[in-house]
Amino acid sequence: TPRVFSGIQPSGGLTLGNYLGAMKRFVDMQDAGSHETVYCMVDQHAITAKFLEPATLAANTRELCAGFIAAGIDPAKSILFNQSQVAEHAQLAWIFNCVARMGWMQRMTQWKDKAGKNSQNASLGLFAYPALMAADILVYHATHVPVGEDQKQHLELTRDIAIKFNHDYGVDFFPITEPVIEGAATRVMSFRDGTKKMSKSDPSDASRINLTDDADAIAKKIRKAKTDPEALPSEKDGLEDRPEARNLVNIYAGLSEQTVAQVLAEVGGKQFSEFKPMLADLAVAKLAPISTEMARLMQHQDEIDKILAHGANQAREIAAPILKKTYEIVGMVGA
Ligand code: AQP
Repeated sequence: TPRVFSGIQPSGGLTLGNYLGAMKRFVDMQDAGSHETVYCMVDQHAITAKFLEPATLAANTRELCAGFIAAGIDPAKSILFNQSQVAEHAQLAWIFNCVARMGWMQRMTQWKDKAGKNSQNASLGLFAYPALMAADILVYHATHVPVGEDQKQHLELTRDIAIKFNHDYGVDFFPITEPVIEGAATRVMSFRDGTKKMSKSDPSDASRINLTDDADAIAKKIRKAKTDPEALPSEKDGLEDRPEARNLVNIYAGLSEQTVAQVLAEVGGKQFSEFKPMLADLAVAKLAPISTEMARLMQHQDEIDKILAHGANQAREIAAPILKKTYEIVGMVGA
């Protein structure tokens, strides 16, 4: 069976963007049963951008684990674990640091965005981020990676690393990974600016829905979301040049598991004053049970830690032989 890998950073609370762009689709792939699914809290990635207090990183990691489970990831069906508990990721990443080229890394738009103007002050880890991400995926020989639109470029780099490794060492060892970017909500935008990605690190809390928000907060943020004065169109073309309207329709489609065309057939012609309460009701119905379950699970930290330890053992069973074989290919004595 083909293997799916994906991860989420415990760099802050989960957003609706993480949920629709990633987590919900992780659950769909798990439940489809056609793939072996491996999902990871990538804590080593979470410390690349800015300093995180140790207690915050630990709390975020456990909360993310609770989020995965509350959203429908079943540790009996998927391997669910924390990156730093499986040392093979960092070990393979070192090899990939020596395969990837500086120029490839410099072209990454996430590097450019996150390093900002003062890139001399950015961490070396932030620069090397995509090589660690390639190791996360390839240490499982995963062939499919469900992600949001923003990760497409990193997945192309993962393919480039696999191709160059295979070529340099004259082997056919690492698979060429396929990104899986599907659904109506692969790029959920900020509620304050329809041209900016909804992000957990946006300083404005009103720009996003957090998976820990209660029903009132969800409804209020949707009510206040930026829109334009026009009614909703009945056809998809009518959403062009209307990023805020398109975003809310995409979110509705993602949450209700419909296509954008189906949603517009239902809501075309309505004003936002009518559509926003519909969206708020839907969002509360879908998200409130997740936040309630997350809060419940967070009361049982020892259970979460047990799940992570078990997942790490399962992950290591796959990763260790692949790393060993990699070391042999590279010529590392004692592998
Ligand atoms: N707005 C989004 N729309 C759709 N998908 C999204 N993802 C993130 N934001 C959106 C997807 O979620 C997965 C995990 O993301 P991540 O935690 O690894 O990091 P990120 O992409 O950097 O997420 P954030 O929220 O934007 O974090 P910060 O603010 O720390 O940079 C990925 O599959 C991503 O595509």
